[in-house]
Amino acid sequence: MTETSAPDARSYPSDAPTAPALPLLADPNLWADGDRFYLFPTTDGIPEWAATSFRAYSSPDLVHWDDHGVILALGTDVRWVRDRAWAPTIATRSGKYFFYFSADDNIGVAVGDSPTGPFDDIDKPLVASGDFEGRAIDPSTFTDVDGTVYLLWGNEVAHIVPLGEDMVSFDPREVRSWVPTGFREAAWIHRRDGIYYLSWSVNDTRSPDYQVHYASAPSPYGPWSDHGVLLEQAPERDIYATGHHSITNVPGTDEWVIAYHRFAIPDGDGFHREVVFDRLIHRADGSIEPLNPSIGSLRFPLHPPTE
Ligand code: FUB
Repeated sequence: MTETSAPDARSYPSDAPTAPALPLLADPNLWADGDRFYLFPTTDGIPEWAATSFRAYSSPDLVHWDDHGVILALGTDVRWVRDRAWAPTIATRSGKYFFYFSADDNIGVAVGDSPTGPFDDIDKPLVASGDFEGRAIDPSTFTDVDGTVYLLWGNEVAHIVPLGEDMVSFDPREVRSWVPTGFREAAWIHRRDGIYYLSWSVNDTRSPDYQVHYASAPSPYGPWSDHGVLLEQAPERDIYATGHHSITNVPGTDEWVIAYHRFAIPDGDGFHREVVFDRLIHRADGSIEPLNPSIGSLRFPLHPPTE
């Protein structure tokens, strides 16, 4: 994974392996560390999203996955909350790993020496329910080129704040809050070629029309220019409820992968979702090519044979 040219996915041989859909997982946070991908999702398949622990998975290629088991359990590892373990995310600084998570409408953080733990919880919410407008769910992190790490979160209202040097605190006076067009949840920022992209989910995750929109800006604080839909259902292929995504650069390349969930195929719904991956194409004019979700569209290895 060291080339820099962006290959045309259509040039893959027809027998190239495709990234499998990962059943009964949702809210995927895909994260690349060196030559390995890590996936931090919500465990799905439980009525009312009542999971009580987080698992981690890793892969060299998004095709073959290792299950690292439970890396953080509410009620035991995290003593201040017992229920609704949702939408985790991660960031790193100075050799430490910081695992942020939603738990019963609070946001917590636990610290470890590896991306798969073990993690020590800080014993209190980082963002407590009611501290800011809207629900305290769906954290994500964005590390800017100057090393500043931002925490984003929110439902109905989006929030962004630079994390403190310790990564487990922030100055509440620095929180900026706003409502992206149609914003429901799952705010995500990535940066390419000096452009900041904000993407987020619209509608309810139980709706077939759960979808992802995006905007661009010259800074992580905006001002955001809307570009509309990035990803939505494809009923003609029985693909529904495509949302709560993350966008990840393949280190050392200009390749980008979007991970998202959809209703499991077949027979899925808002509590039975699956995680899939697709290639994200940035256009020369700074916009992003809207996705055309298909079944097994992302072929691996990421770089097709050159001859
Ligand atoms: O998976 C539980 C919740 O459903 C997430 O926090 C939301 O983003 C939605 O996907």
